[in-house]
Amino acid sequence: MTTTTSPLRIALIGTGFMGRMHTHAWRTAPRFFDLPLTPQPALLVGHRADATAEAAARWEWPEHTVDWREAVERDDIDVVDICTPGQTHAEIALAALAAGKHVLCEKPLANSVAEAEQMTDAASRADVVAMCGFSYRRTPALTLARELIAAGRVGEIRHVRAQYLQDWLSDPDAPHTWRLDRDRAGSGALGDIGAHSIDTAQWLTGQDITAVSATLRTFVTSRPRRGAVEGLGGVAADTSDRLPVTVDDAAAFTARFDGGALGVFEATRLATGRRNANRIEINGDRGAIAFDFERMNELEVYDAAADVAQGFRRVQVTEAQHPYAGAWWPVGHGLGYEHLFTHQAVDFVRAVAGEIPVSPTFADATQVQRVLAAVEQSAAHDSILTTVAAGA
Ligand code: 4PW
Repeated sequence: MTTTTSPLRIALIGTGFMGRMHTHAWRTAPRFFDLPLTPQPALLVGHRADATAEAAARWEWPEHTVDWREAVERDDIDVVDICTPGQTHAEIALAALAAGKHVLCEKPLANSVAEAEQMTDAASRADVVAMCGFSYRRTPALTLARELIAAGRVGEIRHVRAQYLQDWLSDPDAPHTWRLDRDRAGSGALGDIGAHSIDTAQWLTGQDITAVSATLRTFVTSRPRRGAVEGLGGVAADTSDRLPVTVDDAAAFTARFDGGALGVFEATRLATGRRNANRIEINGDRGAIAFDFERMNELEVYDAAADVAQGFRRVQVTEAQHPYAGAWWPVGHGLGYEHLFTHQAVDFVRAVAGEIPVSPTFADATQVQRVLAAVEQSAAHDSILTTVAAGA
């Protein structure tokens, strides 16, 4: 790779779906965006030696190891990028921050509020960038939505309606994965995809959720222990040998926001026919926006003064003047899921160089974690209205 600006040396921990995605992002970012520093993949850290070596060779990481402490202890590493299951986030992030590394940590930030708060405290003491990977913030259409809302185009927000619908667990014989184990993932659909909706809603509106009334459901309580991995799920090897599912399959909750908005949220991985429908609609007294990730290059916009006769207008968010889009393809060619992660890498590098503020901070991600905890608490008490814990 040709380095035109000073290198920012990356150690990436995790060789799964997100490890592959972040590798792609670090490499692609400087090829399309002018950056103040050049991310340089330096060290890949995996769990199993053979799989790690194979991933390092295929993704062209010059060095690899199975000991994440190496990433933290080496002086020639600037950034620790955590793409592991949730139960390891706090330990790795705390060690990396103590060693003065910049940290990018996948979502949800942690498996508990206590861990997330510890990580936020450590980040506030360290003079580094600590960012959580709520990647949907980097969707051009959602960034545009945020700009419109901030400019007052929606007016006073009354309704927030968010659904994150997937169907990869619809088959009761889809095999068990770490995402179905509470000790590793923290929670199920709630933390895996509902966390995105919570973050997006709070970020778009500029309002925090203060109380929720929730219900959680696990439809399939055990799943085949082994199977061939395929996408997020897979095909079971032996359907009689099963492990218990210890997380929710689906979450539904209503929410109050501190700015007065009323929220309705749904997250499920058993919504047959919905592959990755990450949707949000926000209605205010002057207008509205609506978005569905299955049509990620579009934003629906309604202006109560101008559009009263024709309803929502569809804006194709692919033009040079739209957020991030100018760095990519000309006129209307559109982007995909991987571009969010490239944009995230771009913004991370710019934050390290002090050009832009960190977003989302660990503190933002901790507020999401508090909402997740309140949802679980409310659901445990049969939908009782539960106040979200106040920040420290
Ligand atoms: O973060 C989420 C993942 O855990 C993603 O955005 C989609 O759902 C894809 O995989 C899961």
